[in-house]
Amino acid sequence: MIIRSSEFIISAVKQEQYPLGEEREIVFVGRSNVGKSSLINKLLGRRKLAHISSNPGKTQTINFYHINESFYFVDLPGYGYAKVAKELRNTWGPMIEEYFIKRPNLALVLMLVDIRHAPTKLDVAMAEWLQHIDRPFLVVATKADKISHGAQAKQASLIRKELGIHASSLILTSSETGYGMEGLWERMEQAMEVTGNPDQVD
Ligand SMILES: Nc1nc2c(ncn2[C@@H]2O[C@H](COP(=O)(O)OP(=O)(O)OP(=O)(O)O)[C@@H](O)[C@H]2O)c(=O)[nH]1
Ligand SMILES: [Mg+2]
Repeated sequence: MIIRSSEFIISAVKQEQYPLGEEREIVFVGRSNVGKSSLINKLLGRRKLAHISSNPGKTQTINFYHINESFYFVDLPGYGYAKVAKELRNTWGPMIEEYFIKRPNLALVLMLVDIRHAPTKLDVAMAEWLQHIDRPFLVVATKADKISHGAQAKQASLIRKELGIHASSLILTSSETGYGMEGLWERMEQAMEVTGNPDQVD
């Protein structure tokens, strides 16, 4: 994918604020600090488009980024961070649920997990729920640069087993080195073709 343009559009907290139109969307979901915003920046070759922080809970709204004026990346707030204000935890569920259930534009969910850790209960629940609501999703293991090749293989098989997914549904990446970005773009392009987008020029 050649990125000609990438632009932040809106931070939404409810459906009425989502961009209008039928362009396809790739959504990034996962626990706080797993690397959602970093992955978005790496895929787009931008250093600071999505805000990154070593403090979990940085992204607190549904952020839409318009790519090549033809599709969107959607960065969701992370789940499972205890110190995030209670009010926010209470709104997270309904806000995210509304997006997943009511958004016809959704072409693919990228569910991120940190390759160094076994999936949490919340990760398992999220994967089960995505299967239940029948949304296409891929699991992206992040921060592969932090462990050896041998450890990557071992963790990959643990993640697949815990989340109950096929090997083809897991992609290993590093936003530090760029590892896995090409393969991930291929999968995103496929997903957007399958769901159809007559305006897509690439
Ligand atoms: N080494 C390494 N560090 C990473 C990688 N991806 C993210 N990080 C670091 O992990 C921390 C969290 O990254 P973010 O991209 O802000 O994570 P997030 O999932 O958007 O977090 P929230 O917005 O809080 O939900 C930052 O310190 C990043 O620099 C990676 O592939 N490798
Ligand atoms: Mg973020």
